[in-house]
Amino acid sequence: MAEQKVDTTHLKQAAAEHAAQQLQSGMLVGLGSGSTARLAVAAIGARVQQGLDIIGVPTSEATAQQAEELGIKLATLGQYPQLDVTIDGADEVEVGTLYLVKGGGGNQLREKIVASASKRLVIIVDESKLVKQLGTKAPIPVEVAQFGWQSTAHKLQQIGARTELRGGESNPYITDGGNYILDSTFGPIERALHLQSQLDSITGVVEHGLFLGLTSQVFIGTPDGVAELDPLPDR
Ligand code: A5P
Repeated sequence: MAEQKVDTTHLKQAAAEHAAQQLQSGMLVGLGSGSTARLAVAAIGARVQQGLDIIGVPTSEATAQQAEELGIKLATLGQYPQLDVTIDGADEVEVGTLYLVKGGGGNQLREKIVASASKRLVIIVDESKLVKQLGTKAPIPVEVAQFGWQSTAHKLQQIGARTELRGGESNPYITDGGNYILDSTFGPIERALHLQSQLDSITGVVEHGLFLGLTSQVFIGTPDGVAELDPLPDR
């Protein structure tokens, strides 16, 4: 029997509003992408309409459009290379480490650049995204150059991935940066840092959805309210 999908929008909404409440006027804020981040951008927009004065740096064209429509002032990393905080969603959060898989929505390159440029990365999720080990529920989206993508896929397979070109060969998904995505299934990942360095060393890989050591705090929408996962000591 097919697994029944439970609508958790109200839980994600609570986490998104909680994160938006942390912002103060004067902050430079990275704006994430995906359905949960979209709720956060809406909550930030509502605060801006009430007088919150922040500048946002969007992680995708879709987020830029939403933010503009809400009257959120936007800038680029060219204007502000370092941001105070980024609020974004995730496909998986490893509970013990706060390591993430991101990129289900295809924006991992810009998301990682913006997250890396931020003093704090706040992640908003519902409980369905929590895992003991990365790779349990979601593939790792690996963004690759279009040129020679089959060779890059072959290299990913050599390190143990089952790869799938997002969208399929007849209609491949193209990222905001003009690249393809190979959704790469490794199964539960025991040595995430090792896999990260393997992925980083493959020519043709532009970026990938492992976000390790970047997360400052996770807000989880639960039926009992918003729970927080402890910040890592060094972020
Ligand atoms: C977008 O590329 C992603 O990194 C999203 O943050 C992630 O896929 C979570 O998306 P949802 O909030 O839509 O589940």
